[in-house]
Amino acid sequence: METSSSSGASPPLGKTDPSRWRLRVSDGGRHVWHYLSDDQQCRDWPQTIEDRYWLGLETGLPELPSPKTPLEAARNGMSFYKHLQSQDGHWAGEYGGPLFLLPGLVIGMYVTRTPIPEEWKVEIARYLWHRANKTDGGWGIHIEGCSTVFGTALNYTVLRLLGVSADHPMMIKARATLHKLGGATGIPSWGKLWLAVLNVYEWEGMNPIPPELWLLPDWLPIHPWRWWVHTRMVYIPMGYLYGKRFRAEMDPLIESLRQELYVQPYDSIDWPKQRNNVAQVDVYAPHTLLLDTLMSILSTYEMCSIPPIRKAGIKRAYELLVLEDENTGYQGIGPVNKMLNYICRWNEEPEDGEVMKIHREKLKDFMWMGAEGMMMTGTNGSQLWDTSFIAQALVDSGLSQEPENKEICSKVLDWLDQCQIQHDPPHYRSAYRFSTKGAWPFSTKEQGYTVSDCTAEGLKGVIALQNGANLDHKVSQRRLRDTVDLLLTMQNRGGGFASYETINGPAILEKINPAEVFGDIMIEYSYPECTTSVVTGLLTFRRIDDYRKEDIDRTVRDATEYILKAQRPDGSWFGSWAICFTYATMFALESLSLSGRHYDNCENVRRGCDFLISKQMEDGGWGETYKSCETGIYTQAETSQVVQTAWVIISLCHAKYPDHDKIKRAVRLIMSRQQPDGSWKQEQIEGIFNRNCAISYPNYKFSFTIWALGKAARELDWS
Ligand code: LAN
Repeated sequence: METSSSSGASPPLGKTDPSRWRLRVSDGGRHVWHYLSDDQQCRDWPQTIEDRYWLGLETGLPELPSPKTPLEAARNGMSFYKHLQSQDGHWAGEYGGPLFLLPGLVIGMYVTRTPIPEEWKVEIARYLWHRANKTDGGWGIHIEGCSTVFGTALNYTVLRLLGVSADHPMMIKARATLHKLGGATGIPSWGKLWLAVLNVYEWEGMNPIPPELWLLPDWLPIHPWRWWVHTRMVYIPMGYLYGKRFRAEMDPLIESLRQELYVQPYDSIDWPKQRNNVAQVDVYAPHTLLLDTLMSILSTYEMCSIPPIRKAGIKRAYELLVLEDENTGYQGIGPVNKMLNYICRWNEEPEDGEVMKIHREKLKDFMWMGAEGMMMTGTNGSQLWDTSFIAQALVDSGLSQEPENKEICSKVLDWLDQCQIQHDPPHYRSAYRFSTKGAWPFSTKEQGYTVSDCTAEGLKGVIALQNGANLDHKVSQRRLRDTVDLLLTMQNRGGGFASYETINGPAILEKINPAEVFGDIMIEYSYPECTTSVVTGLLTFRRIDDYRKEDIDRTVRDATEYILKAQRPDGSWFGSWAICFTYATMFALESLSLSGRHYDNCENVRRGCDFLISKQMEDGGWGETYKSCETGIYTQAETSQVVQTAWVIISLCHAKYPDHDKIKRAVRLIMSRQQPDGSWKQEQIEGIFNRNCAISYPNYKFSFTIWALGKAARELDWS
């Protein structure tokens, strides 16, 4: 959906001076944006091209000679992209998109009376001003979504807490939209919780989140340790806050919000009736009868909950969230539990004690300053993920062999080397954590969670550089074997691989998904993308080492069976972590090609290619929207997208698709979109999670385009 500044001619709190912002990268890829108020400081610490690019300022990079061949285009792409490499070797990026994260940050800071830096206030307000939907002034669950109660009520609240007046034109417009949607009583449950914490919604209007769940015996199939790790990590602090009925101290702003957010006087709202009230436009995963029944039983329990048991439940939840803080360097697994844990810790710990000091410091890791203002990121970055793709692109395209890329490659390898996790978490079994020894995480080593496909892509990146780019071996054989040991423990029954852990809970748990706005969040599932990454990781390793050969063969065989079974009748694979069929089909065809399955000898590959070819657009490119992920039906974008076009080129090259003209048209499309400085412009959002929330991967427009051009240059005949 289009966004603009129609609600007021300028951002509500103004704008900071973009030439004063600097990204500091430290400690294994930590991102912190600094605002330098002092002129001398600005002179001593000049802005880099990387800073300027992400701030949307002129980079000053020269025009490059116009490329005649795909290889020259790839080379130009790399010659631009190398300027965005951070000094430690990784690539940073704006990991924005979701619009339900800033509310956690700002509400969390407000209720704990944490001072919000002035420049954050200005830039968060500017970001939300840019991201308000043009037509109605509201916000969706993500930057391309239509206005919802979740997005609008929460971001309206954020702006008010930052100091924007209720009479500002953008607020009047947003409030009208919120009221048209029925007001904040219809906000989904996670929104209800944030508003209750802020004391602008009553806890009685919430379905119960009893922390006592954590006192159940571990063997019970519904015990929360069996839930998807993101979901359980969010419901631990939620249980604590619910158990305590935590709420901010009343003040005039809160009093005023109580009037602004609703269509009727606050005191006249029948709160228990609002528990299952969720605005139609917000619902993605409707309540099941089972969930409603369970909630009414729990509501009865709430009326007679036994104080010592409640107390023990709260204590247990608190213990677990402390372990999570300590396991992740106070990052949390993601931004939602980061902020919930922050409030819980503040409620128990001295404000100026060590714990709150570190927690406060680590808020910065989630704040990204972009061209349109400041946002909270989906994790503390996507460092490992982006860096491992460009590592492979460099080698697969042959660019790693060119002298000007030597140093880049060696820095990438250094970074991948330090990012590998070499031990299990400090609190391992006691925090119900999966092993991490040998893993690569999605972002940084400090965040420290194993992700199956990040581990596999990290492994592939290292092997590509060490064995394909003649670099010194930094990651030892023993450490690569640790990775393989870990991956081999991650396979699910049925052969597939899930995201962070194995599937530990029964499918019926999904029937009690209380989040309304997200699908498939209660347990782990096998995903084609994760499975295929692991298969290619293991097969790549097998080329350089005989270690656990039989185990690898068996695992790959079962995984391949899963991949073949997961193929849809139309020949595609459904993607869960980026958009959508195009993305997953690339991973699937890559893994099938590594096990010798190509267009000419494998029916599945043929059907996969035919599916992709059937979606090629007039101009030779591909374009799919996030609606595919929501609906499960391929949804064509209005215009082709360089990222998806690159994915398809890579897929067809892997599959050895015989009609090279079709691939060449796609290559030419990517070349035609390349800017004179070698870059590509940002197009549509690339990623997705939990079926319903889009998320940005701005580095994909470099890593995959360069990869596709380089690969096509090598594998097709261009003479
Ligand atoms: C991510 C980002 C990366 C992603 C891939 C590695 C791409 C994927 O293949 C496996 C799953 C994973 C690690 C993933 C899981 C869910 C995340 C962490 C996210 C999409 C980034 C943000 C999202 C997280 C759940 C956001 C907070 C929202 C909640 C519902 C708690």
